Amino acid sequence: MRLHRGILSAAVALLAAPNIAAEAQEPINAYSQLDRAQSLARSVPFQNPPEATISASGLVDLRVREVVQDFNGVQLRHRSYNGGLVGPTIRIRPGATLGVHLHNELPLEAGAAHPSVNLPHGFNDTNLHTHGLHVSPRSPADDVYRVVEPRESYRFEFPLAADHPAGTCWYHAHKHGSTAFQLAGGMAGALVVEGGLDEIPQIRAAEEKILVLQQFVLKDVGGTYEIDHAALYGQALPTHTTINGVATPTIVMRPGEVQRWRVIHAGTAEAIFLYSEGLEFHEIAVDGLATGRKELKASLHLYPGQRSDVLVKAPATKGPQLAYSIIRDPEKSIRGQTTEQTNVLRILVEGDPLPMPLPDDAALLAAAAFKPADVPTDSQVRHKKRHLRFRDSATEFLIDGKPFDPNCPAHRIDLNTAEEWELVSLAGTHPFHIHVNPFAVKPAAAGEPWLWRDTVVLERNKPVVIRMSFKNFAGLTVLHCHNLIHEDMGMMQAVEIVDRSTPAPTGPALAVSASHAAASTGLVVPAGLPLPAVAGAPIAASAPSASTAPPWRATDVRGRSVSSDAFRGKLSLLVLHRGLTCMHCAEQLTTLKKQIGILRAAGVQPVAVSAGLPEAPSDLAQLEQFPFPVLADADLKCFRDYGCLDAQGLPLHGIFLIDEGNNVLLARRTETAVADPTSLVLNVLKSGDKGE
Ligand SMILES: [Cu+2]
Repeated sequence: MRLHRGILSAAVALLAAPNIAAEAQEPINAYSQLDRAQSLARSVPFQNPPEATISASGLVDLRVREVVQDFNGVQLRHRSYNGGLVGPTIRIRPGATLGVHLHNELPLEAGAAHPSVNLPHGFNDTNLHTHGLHVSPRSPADDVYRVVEPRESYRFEFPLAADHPAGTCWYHAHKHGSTAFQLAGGMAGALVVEGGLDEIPQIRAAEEKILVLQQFVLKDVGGTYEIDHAALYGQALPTHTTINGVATPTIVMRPGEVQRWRVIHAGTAEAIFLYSEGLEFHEIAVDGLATGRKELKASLHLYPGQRSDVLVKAPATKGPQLAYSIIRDPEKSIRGQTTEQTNVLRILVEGDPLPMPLPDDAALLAAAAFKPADVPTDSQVRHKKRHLRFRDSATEFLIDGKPFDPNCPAHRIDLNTAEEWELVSLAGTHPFHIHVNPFAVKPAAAGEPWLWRDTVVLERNKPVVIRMSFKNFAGLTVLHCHNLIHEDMGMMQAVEIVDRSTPAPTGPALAVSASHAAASTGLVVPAGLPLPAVAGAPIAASAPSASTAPPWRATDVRGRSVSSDAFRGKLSLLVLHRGLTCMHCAEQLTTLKKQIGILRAAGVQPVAVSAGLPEAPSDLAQLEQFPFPVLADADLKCFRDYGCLDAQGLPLHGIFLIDEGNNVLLARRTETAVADPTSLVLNVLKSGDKGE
């Protein structure tokens, strides 16, 4: 990979000096003055983004170029799709195949390899993500691992199923390390799947407006403005909030008129909570998924990545109206701060009255993207639960205590299964997004409908429960924070959806990290090679302080409960680990398997318990290879009782040797899995040493 000179050092300096983030917020006042001045002086008519030209063969050309052009009264140098301040709108119908020929016309970057995958880098490399499309995560479709380098072209193909939901999706660059930077220059556009709601007469009669909300953070470089990457990655307030590249454009409506707005938050800097006292917002779809109803909203709360389709009704009286964003609660802000009023849009109500009706509820219900029966049931997800914890600090952006490791899927999920996930932020406010499949968000109160979406905000210490079905498409994909600044700096996980009904596809194989330690130093060992042993450094022991082993209970892959009772009066080795998706844990269990003869000769019966429930029933064959029970602790009670949770509640690795009298002979808790537990156990048995 190449280094964009200066950018990385700026980013490193930024990470090393958290106070820069505070300095970077200075444009707030300048912005407010600029915006007010512009609002008074300018009246720029609203314009939809340009429509993409689609060839007879269904192909759209997207050219990634750096251009200099007028941007709200200043000259702006920025990376663009086809030279625009916003990408062209692409339209497709279910059952059709969209082809996108992406041409990276950016110049080659000079420089050496970057030191970390989780620092901003590779600003001239790009790729393409179709946010909201239910398509394959494999090339040539929605493969965000693909990199289109400068002077390369790549032809993406997105075949849509005939029953693909219609709605407002969008497309944008998603090259890890430069995603936020490229979006911040305008590399995003609307992707409309036609049909569904569009067929309802009252909606068809409503004028369509596409509002791609953007947030630019600019700096003056000798009279020409550029994207201020240091301020951007320092989560500065935007200097400009725009719609389709224009600050506070004006939409004209007639009294009583209804328009259909497709609103897309394509920014990275902050949530946009859109208020307008004079207009009625009737929301009919979120994240491109028709809700099956119309909901009158006082404001549209949009986090980066989210969409809202609204029927907007103008008041009966003529005159100007304003739509503005304001965030009064810092817990709802992705910057953790309130923001003052930011004017986003002006609406001029004029002309003859045009009273228009809203669609009736029955028509909307019939067009819902999902029915209540589509939400996975309790029994479907009973043994399919995961807990994901998001946490940021000035320098770290982590999920489950780790930054993004492209080579090590954090989750392995069977195709055609459903799961329930509990998502929680331990620090910061993070919009969670997962590719390929949308999810249903559990309602706050029983009896309310589950809400389908693809991006949901996690406020600190407010767990969100989602259920999702992994349908139709296997492959390697990602989940991440859609604050793309966080994503570029590590708040992302690799997710592998596995189809066990067909052999794994050949092709460029995913490099498998030999261990977490090796991965963190950039050493990648191809799958199949022997893995180096990494000593698990002991960490401070906490509970259990007494030498009596706490009782434990866990479930096997068939969902049956297994408890410590089954091992009463035996010499057992309880191995607490993070699941077989962790390569290092898998290696530890494989070592135990190889040494089962030695352990049995010493009278030791191993039992492995993983945190959460990553193993699916279809892993049965794999799990039954192990000559000892491989169980899961969904609620982490066993981990807690054995002192195997860290201060953040994240599972540690643990080795506990428990004798016939239920005494703990060995307790070893480590950050990384102990590579050779058998030697430890034999030493304890030989010497009578306590491992603690
Ligand atoms: Cu985040």
